[in-house]
This record gives sequence, C-alpha cells and structure tokens, in this order.
Amino acid sequence: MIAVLIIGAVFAAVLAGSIFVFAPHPQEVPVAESPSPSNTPSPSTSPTPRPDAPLKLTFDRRQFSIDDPASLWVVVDKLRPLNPANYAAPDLIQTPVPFVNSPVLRKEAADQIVAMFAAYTAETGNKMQAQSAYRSYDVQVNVYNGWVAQLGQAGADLTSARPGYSEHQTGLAMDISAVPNTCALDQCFADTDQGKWLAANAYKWGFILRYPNGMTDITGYEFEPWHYRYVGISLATEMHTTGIQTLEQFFDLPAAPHYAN
Ligand code: DAL
Ligand code: ZN
Repeated sequence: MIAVLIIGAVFAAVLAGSIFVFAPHPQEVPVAESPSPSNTPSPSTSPTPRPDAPLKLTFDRRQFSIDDPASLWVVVDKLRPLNPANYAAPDLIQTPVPFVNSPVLRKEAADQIVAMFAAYTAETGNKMQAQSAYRSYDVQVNVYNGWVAQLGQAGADLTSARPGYSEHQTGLAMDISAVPNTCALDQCFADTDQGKWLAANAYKWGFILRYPNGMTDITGYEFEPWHYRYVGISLATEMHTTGIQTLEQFFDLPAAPHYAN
C-alpha cells in the first residue's frame, strides 16, 4: 500500500514536472493584438519580442535629411522655413492629371499622383483632380496676401503659410479636390468619397495627410483634408502603421503652432 502511494506520488511529480517543462513560457504565449493592417506581418511570422530582448529597429528615422529642401523628408513648418527661402527643386514637371490649376510637382511625386489617381478611378469609377500643387515663393506671396486681405493675419496664418514656409514650395504637396468639384479646400472634403478614400489609402502611394484634424497645436494649421504631402512609401507606411500622424511627432521636433516672430 505504501509502495503504491510512493509510486503514485512519484508519477504525479513527474507528470507535474513535464507539464512545467512543456508549458509555454508566459512571455511566449501569443498576445492578442488589435487587428493589424493587412500589409503588416502576422504575429506568427513576427513574434512578440521578449521584454528583455534588445529592441529591433526596423525603420531608420534618420535615413534622409529633414533639413535639406531637396530631401523627400524635408520638414517645413512655422518654425522650419525652407532654406534658402526661395528654394525651387530642379526636377519640377507638369503632372498629367485633371486639374483646376495646372499642377507642377517634383518628378517622383508627380508619378505617384498619376498612379494614385488612376488607382482611385479603377477602384471606384469616380475621379479626383489637382486643385493646387507647386507654388513658388513669389506665387505664395500673392496667395498669402490674399488670405490676409480676406481673414486678417491671425486667420490667414491658420490656413495659409507665409512665403518661404509653405510645403507647396517643396514641389511635394498637392491640394486634391473631387470631380465634380464639391467641397474644394473646405473641411467637408473629408466627407466626400475622394476625401475618405485618400485618408485611408494615400499612404500606399507615399502621401500623408499633412494637417490632420485636432493637430493645430502641433502643425500650426487647421484641418486640411485636401492637403497631401509626398514623403515616399516607406515613411508614409511607417506613419500609417505606427499611427503617428504628424511629421513633427514622428521626428521628435518641437510643435510649431506659431511663427518665431
Ligand atoms: N495651406 C498650407 C498650410 C500652405 O499654405 O502651405
Ligand atoms: Zn495645401
């Protein structure tokens, strides 16, 4: 009887041991994640890193300059004017898409706009168009002064950049509108089919919504659902995946609600 009890106890201990040995380590138990975008690897191909493992950096935030006006990543805001102030990119070309104002952009951004507009039309049967793209320093002088005449300087500064401070001068930004042209340069563009599609899909062609809703304290501008900025597919996708909405936050730059002077 005692022998039976001892054998039983030993068997139970071995069984418990094997459960202990073969039970998954708590850190290796798959963690339920919120739904991931379709273009990110599934958890099975990308296991949750152990807390004690070195952080694996998959994206180099300093690959390209954010200061050089010729860089696809240049950050222009109220604290970061273009340098030189009258900069004009050497590779500006006409962008062959429907337009309100004839659209010029840098070559890579122009090619991506053409591809993005075509994809939108193929998917939905609808069309979008260029409202305004590259603006030189001198053109921005007129645009900004027009807004000041209409809204006063404080109002103008919430919607229009001063000359030398506009992303439009980089040749990488485009204001996009719908065909037919409803809600052009109006916040109701966000509710159009074109506005909704762009907000969900523009990153796939390398564009970001540069002045998102609720970010005025960071970007310095009111919500502009029509203003898209080309930064390249890798950065646009990284911002989409991480949910970081502004270039200022992504690159740890100071918020730029106001001009320095
Ligand atoms: N509307 C944007 C801020 C610009 O004028 O560049
Ligand atoms: Zn714009």
